[in-house]
Amino acid sequence: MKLEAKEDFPPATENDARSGNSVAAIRKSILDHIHFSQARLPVMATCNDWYVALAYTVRDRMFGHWMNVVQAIADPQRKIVGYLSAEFLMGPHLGNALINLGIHDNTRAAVAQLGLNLDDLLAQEEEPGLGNGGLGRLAACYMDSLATLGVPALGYGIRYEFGIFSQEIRDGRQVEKTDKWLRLGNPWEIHRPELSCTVNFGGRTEWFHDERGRLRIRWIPNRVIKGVPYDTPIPAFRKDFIGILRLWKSEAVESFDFQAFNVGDYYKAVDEKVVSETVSKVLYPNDEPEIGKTLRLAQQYFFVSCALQDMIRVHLIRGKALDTFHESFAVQLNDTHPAIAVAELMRLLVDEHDMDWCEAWTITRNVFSYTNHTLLSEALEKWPLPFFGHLLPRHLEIIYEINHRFLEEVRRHAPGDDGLASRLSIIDEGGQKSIRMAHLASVAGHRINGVAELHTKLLSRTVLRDFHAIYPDRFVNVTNGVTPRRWMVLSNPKLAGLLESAIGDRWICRFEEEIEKIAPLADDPAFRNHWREVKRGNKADLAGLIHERTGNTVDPDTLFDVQVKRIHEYKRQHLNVLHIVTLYNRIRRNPNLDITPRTFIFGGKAAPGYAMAKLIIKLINDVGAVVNRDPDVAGRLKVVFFPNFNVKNGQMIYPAAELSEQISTAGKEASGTGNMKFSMNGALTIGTLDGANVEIREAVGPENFFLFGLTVDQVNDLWGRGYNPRRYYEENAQLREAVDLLYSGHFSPDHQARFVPLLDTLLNHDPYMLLADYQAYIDCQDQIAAAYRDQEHWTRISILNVARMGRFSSDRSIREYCKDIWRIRQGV
Ligand code: 7GP
Repeated sequence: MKLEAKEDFPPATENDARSGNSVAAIRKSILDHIHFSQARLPVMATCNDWYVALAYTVRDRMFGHWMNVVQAIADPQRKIVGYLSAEFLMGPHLGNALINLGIHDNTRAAVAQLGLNLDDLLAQEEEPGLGNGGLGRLAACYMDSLATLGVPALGYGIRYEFGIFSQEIRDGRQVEKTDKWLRLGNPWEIHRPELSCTVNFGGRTEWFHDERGRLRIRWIPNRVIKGVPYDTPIPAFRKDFIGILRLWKSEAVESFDFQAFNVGDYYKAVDEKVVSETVSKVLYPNDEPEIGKTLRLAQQYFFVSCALQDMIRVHLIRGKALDTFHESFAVQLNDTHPAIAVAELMRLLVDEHDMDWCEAWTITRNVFSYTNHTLLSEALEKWPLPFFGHLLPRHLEIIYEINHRFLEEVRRHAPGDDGLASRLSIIDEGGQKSIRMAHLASVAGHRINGVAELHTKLLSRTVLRDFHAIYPDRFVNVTNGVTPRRWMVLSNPKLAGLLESAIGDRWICRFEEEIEKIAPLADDPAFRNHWREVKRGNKADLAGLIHERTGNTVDPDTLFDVQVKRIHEYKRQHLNVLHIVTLYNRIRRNPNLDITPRTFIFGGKAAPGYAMAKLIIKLINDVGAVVNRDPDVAGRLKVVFFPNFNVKNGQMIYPAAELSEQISTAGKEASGTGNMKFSMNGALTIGTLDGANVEIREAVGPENFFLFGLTVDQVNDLWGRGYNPRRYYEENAQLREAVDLLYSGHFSPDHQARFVPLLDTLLNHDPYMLLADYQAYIDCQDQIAAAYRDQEHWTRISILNVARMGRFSSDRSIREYCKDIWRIRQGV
């Protein structure tokens, strides 16, 4: 099939109001949209009206590119990536689109000619926070790289009406506010009702004879809802290409059930609509175990079914038969949230398209691959059988059949080893029977990947050990990456400008090859000076924002020591607090102590149901309140909690950081991606040998990375020998003093025992081994304080960190997925 749509459009000229990129064209386009799209007089237009008019202006400029991707999607020779993810943490679109389309400067000028400031319009955008943290943000970086590398891609997910809650801090505690990001509309999405799908739930299955007399199974659901897609274009960096983010909203099949309406039951009809719309209502924060959360499973099935129906539709439009579906699509399962896709594709092929089971299974195996993002057992998804069967009766049967055939293969492989079969089984028979989604994904996926070398190794030795034993070739590693477009060019224009003046701008899309060219400049004193000026400027900007958001005054000439990420015990924000309390004790003992002045900046959300994480937020704020007020400390220590850490705030924070805290217990952080963002922006890292820290350290050089703490093997060893945290407390005076001060209520005079649950956990169990790592952490921080005093040396290391981050561009990750997993050729 050949699309000729492009010829239908007049060729773009610089001054064309719809597509031109000149200042005059952009200004004209904004005014046109104020008039024709917003029906406003410029004098009456609000800031939001101008933002929307500008967003439409920018969107217009992507539509020409849209035709290129439609052509690629229609081309039967080209394989398409279907990236299935329950989360896409995109961050604001406007700034990124201006950068990628190459119209940032002209737009700023055009907006200025209208008497406006681009920064005010950028601030107007509500970010789509459709993700919790790393996993969702990774999906967003990957969409950027897929587009930039010219790989035709559809990101499939849920158009949550409410994204991740927004966080306020009141009296030092987290308060959650619903994220009404769609309140003022969303100019970036295109509603595509004509591509709607229906999705079934519940009911039962039955045997029947088809028209050819064969005995078959059909699903008689008791609920049907509609999925309506909304498309958001994701622009490539300076290429005529985009990716498509296709998010599904749930709706009632008919807005009113007329039968109910006719018999007078108006409210039942409306009820139906409300229940159907609930499916895409809200993003689940990743907290308590999911067992029993029907809505969560319904969400997963809902978007996966819509996505697969959509992919099959695209494949058939290409004029191809269904038995070649795997030649059209490579489908990535972003963790197990979309793993039900395995059973759904089998159902669509076998039940709906009348395909033979074995043929359908071969296709399914070829189509899917699975990325694991965590080893934490509490995050491994399991669905109790009766509950699963109640919502998805046909899928339960299909999973039984997949499992039956799989276990036969296992028994052939290892006759008599029933232990192996039960450990590998998709059904967990121990206790409450349940479906292990990671097993379903691993049985079907032709490739299983972890997200950092260490993580992939641990995955194949622990959580998926038995799968690795029987299918070693399925396992590959793809270390995560982040996009330098958003995380450097957009967030850190000062640094990008300096880099451009030194090595040109090829590094933006050829990061791996080009960025190392700045390494020799580490020896150039003038360049180091510029480098420091950039950082100083970013710190001053952040200081302004901190004052605005928290009322705290911070000094941009202190060391900015930053830990921003979700709040979790394994990430050990409270180890960072123990360091602060230790420094505080040293100053109290000797008020004239000469220490390196620091500003400790924290940020991150705690899952609403995770009491200990919430207590850690309160701890940071309570310690901050006392330390910041103490006259003895006078400008040497400051502690701030930056509220509502999200993509937008991250863009201000990473560029201003000098020290990046990556201090998880070894073996717990799958990869981390914040670690990469910090380092790309010139922060030095204090970190454990965990996740991608290991590879970052190798890349930047061990002498340019502050390493501390137990290794994975040492952690395991210590558990094996019997870990007694209290012994560390008893034997370490500095540690004891810090812990005792916290117990004493010094930081919580209004409630002396506030932190007892946290402190008791540390002394009695300490599941994340803070006390075992405490002294090493303090020693390492002392070294850092000393190193910071030699600013020339510090700057050298900072430059070398950036120069050696080439591997950590998401472009490199996506190239690896294309080659080793999707078997896709790159486009542009
Ligand atoms: C995160 C991991 O914790 C982080 O280490 C990794 O960098 C990131 O994924 C991207 O791979 N995991 C999640 O965000 C998550 O929700 C549960 O994992 C499945």
